[in-house]
Amino acid sequence: MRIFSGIQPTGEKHLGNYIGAIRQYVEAQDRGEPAVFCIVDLHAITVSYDPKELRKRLHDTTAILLAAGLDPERCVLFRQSDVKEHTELSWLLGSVTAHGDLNRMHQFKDKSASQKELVSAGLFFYPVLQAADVLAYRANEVPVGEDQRQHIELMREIARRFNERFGETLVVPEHRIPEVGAKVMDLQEPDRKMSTSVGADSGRVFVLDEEKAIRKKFGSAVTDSGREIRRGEDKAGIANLIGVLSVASGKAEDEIENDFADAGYGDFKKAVADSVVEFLAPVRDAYPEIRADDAELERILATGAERARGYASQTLADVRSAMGIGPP
Ligand code: AQP
Repeated sequence: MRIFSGIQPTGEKHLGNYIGAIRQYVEAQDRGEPAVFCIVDLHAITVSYDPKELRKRLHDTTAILLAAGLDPERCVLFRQSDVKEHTELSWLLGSVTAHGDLNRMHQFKDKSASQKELVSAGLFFYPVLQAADVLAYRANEVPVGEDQRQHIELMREIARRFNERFGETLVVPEHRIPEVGAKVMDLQEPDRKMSTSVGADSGRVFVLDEEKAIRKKFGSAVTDSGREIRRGEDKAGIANLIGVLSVASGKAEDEIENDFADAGYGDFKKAVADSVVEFLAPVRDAYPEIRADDAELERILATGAERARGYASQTLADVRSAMGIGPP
């Protein structure tokens, strides 16, 4: 089973990224043959960004992944732009991608609406590069959060169309979306996902937040005017907290509803905060030492890129040959 996923080096990683994606990566590294994880700097440049910050953020994200438990001996961890096969494959796949499909992508609609300066063509083409990321490794499984479901559907369609047009060359991947925690919601606006780029910091918990900050954010999380601790259409805030507590504590959501049947919202929020503080503590504790060594981070990324290239270059050779590109 080959596993692939990518994560952006933009901003600090939040609890949604951790629960929806990073914890799945750690679990996947011993199932994957191999498990391949990529820090997607070429995706990050499709919206406005600061070039000086990008390299720093890339090391921040690498260090978070390592602190969370990724072991470069047990998985392939690399920087997207180090493996040029991704960009080449992206262009080649563009020829079997329907313009109309790209037009339907929710992420493009949301992100283009929030761009103040330029809506780049790169932002429109983003899902094709993402398809290339995964298809270059002939991955069977892609661990992601719920917000990526549509992009995975599109990459499946791209792989199918490629195979129909040029012969069986690419693997059609499956998504792996967790049952609980696939969409962690913003603590202040619980009808919207917790996000790096949208909303206030009070609505998102960062993986590296201090204990005090985590407690404050959960303490002021928006709930509802009722009193019951249960999931329900009209209870987005409480349902979100139940999901977060379930993942952080390892208890089923039903069990949590039973345990807190007689509790008030204040005590419940405190229990969620306690559990998340404990859940994130190992990452926060391990991070500073790992982040302090830039040379070691670069060494890990370079070794990962070398290994990644081995897989991706083979796929590219097959794709080029099937498409009639280059010398016979
Ligand atoms: N709120 C979320 N709940 C569960 N999973 C989530 N993911 C993102 N938000 C949530 C998952 O995190 C992985 C890596 O995401 P990314 O860093 O590549 O960025 P993103 O998907 O664009 O989400 P962000 O970080 O919140 O940025 P914004 O909102 O600014 O775009 C992905 O697997 C994603 O599903």
